[in-house]
Amino acid sequence: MTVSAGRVSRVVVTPVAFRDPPLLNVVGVHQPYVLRAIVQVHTDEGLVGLGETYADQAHLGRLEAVAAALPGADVFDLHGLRRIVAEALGESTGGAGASFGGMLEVSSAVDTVVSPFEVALLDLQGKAMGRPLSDLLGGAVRERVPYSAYLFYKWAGHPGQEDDDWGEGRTPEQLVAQARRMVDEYGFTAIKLKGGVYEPRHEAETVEALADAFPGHKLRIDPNGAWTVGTSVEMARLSGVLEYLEDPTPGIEGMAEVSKHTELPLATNMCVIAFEHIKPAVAADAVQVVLSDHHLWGGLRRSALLGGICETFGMGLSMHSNSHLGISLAAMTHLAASTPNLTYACDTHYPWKTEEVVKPGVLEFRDGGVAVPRGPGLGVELDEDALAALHEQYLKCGQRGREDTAYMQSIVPDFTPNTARW
Ligand code: GKR
Ligand code: MG
Repeated sequence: MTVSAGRVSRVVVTPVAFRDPPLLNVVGVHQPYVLRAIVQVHTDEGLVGLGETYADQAHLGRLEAVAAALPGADVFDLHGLRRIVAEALGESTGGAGASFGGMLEVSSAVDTVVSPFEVALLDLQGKAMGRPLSDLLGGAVRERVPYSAYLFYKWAGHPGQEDDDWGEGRTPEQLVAQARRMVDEYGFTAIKLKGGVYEPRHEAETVEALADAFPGHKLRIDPNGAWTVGTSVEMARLSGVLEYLEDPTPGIEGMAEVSKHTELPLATNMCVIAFEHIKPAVAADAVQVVLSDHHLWGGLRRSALLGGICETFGMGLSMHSNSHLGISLAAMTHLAASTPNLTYACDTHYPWKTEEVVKPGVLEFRDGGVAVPRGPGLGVELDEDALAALHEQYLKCGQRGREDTAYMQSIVPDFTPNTARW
């Protein structure tokens, strides 16, 4: 029997906006809306594959260029997809692939642009074969993927708006309450604190309060490179309560220096964010855990390749998240389920959002994890009405990129987003 998913007949890229609380980080504060792009790849056999990615304007322009070039492509030709993307981007491949709120730079846009199309083609392959996407990645080695409760210091509400129902998150007690709500609601057994917002001593007190309140839970803190090497080494005294310390200080060299002074594993989604960073990071023994991210690393298959490389060099593997919707959550879950050495609970911003583009019922957080969808492909279905409403919200919201620093400076004019500042 020959299985065919057909050829790509049409591609639709729809930017959407969904509401987001004022979550604080080293570069500023989350804006009132998160922008995402939803990719629908149609085939001449009537199937539709889904992908989800960032939606700042430069990235949208690149997605549109690929959308125009993809019709006619064979759904199983993933190497061909990469060629099509490289050709469609032409000169524009240099520079940052997408906006990451001012935190990250990648040297080529190809990986970030390939990603949502690769996910959509894999979704189509799964649909054509009647198999879940994880089967195409080697098969699920776990039925349920554990995620972590991702805590943020936050304002009670966006300036000029009513407080949101999470309220203020500033003191250790408030962060413990935030964690309590997430743990009670979703059963998380790992907790990650986004740091880099307040003085390290205050953030250490928050970690200690979390450790006291949740004995036995796995804890992490991620200040996104806010600390100097000296402060990072000092903060590594939390080694008794942390499972890893994420990006305490910027750069491979800085991380390597910290690493020399602690047994605590150092993790990153900032200094190893492309294949070209792996060799220098391994040579310097800068990080012990890499946080993968299929949006950034060129899709699901290249993320699986990253898993293999980490295994080869004896590095651990975890998963990074940005604010996202259900198509990304489904893709993350299939990937994590089929990557044997992804043994840490993955990050997710999911509990912070109140709107969705996929139909309910498949993706549910229970016992700290999400069950791998069993339907063909990604196993999730687009809710066309929700897509239209979130697109309308995009058109009206006035945001056209992720601008954590500019938004913060519109409220706190003397704010500076320096890393290595404490
Ligand atoms: O959502 O503010 C945020 C995070 O700081 C995000 O932008 C980071 O990319 O979660 C990420 C991280 O682990 O660094
Ligand atoms: Mg991080």
